[in-house]
Amino acid sequence: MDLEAEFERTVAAGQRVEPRDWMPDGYRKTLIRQIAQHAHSEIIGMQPEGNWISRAPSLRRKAILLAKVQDEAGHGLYLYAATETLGADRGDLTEKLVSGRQKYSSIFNYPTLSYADVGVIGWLVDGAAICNQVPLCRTSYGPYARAMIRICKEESFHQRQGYELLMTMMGGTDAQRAMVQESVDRFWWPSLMMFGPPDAESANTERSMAWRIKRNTNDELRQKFVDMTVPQAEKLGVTLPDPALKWNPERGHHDFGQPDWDEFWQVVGGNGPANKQRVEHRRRAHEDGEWVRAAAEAHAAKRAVREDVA
Ligand code: BYC
Repeated sequence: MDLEAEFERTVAAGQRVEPRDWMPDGYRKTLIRQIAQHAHSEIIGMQPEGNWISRAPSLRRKAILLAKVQDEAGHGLYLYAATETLGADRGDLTEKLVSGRQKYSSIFNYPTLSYADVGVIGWLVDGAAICNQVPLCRTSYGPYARAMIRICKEESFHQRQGYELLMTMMGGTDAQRAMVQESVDRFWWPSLMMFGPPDAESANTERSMAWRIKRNTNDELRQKFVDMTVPQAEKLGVTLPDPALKWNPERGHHDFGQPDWDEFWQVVGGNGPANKQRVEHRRRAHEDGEWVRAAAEAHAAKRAVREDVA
């Protein structure tokens, strides 16, 4: 009882819960679920953009894209490491991902059809990620909060590179401008879906807010993203494909339409345009890496023997 009271006091005071502290089972499970999904998203998120590395239009764009995709691998690593501090096993999480028992962000189940998608993912997808993730720097679990600080700095850089790429394309030919607009039309609604279902249908929000794992609700963050993005779209010269999008002076926010929530649940349930391809690719990469893991283990075992003898 004392332990539970101490946990509640720590959370209520806005202090951090650390790996060796007592925590309720539900808190531990919720964190493993959310952080693992987040880690999986970073790793699966390498695929849609990775698709364009070999076809980047210049050496400069190739180097930028390579660095960005590599950053996402780093984010996945910090986050898997954070789950390990909760007692999760990384191999087990990967197994759950490739067997469809754990989720990753719906956004990465949409294909990248043109090079403009690289810019739009940077602008909208990383923009949405920043809105969602900056508050997570104040999440109640210490290792997750600390991982988020570096991740957010890098995501912010990613967003700027996307916007800069789009600005360059918008200053180019009519065909390039049309390519950007077509990409925005495809990615706008899926970007809004990244924040999760409406609050009234969000099974986990209330509990996660009480534990201060989530610091804002899904709808609050979606609104923040729309308000942040509208002036950026104007400056860029693209139209966001929502006829209901309008500034509401009384609310001091933009009104906007609802994404197709049936499509969202289909994608979350494994039936989006690229779900099977993404998971299959991840499964193959994991299997192909088997010899590397075996070699690393053999090396570690030999070294342990050598150090023992010395
Ligand atoms: N996609 O009760 P709810 C990135 C699931 S990485 C798929 O509201 P919660 C980036 C949800 O898991 C982006 N599933 O859930 C990477 C739950 O199912 P379970 C990832 C979704 O957890 C590389 C059910 O629907 N970011 O940005 O309270 C390159 C009901 O939802 C989605 C993070 O993971 C979705 N969009 O709230 C570029 C951030 N939405 O688990 C960019 C951390 C909901 O009960 N995560 N579901 O079976 C979060 O902030 C929260 O987990 C969410 C969902 C807001 C995503």
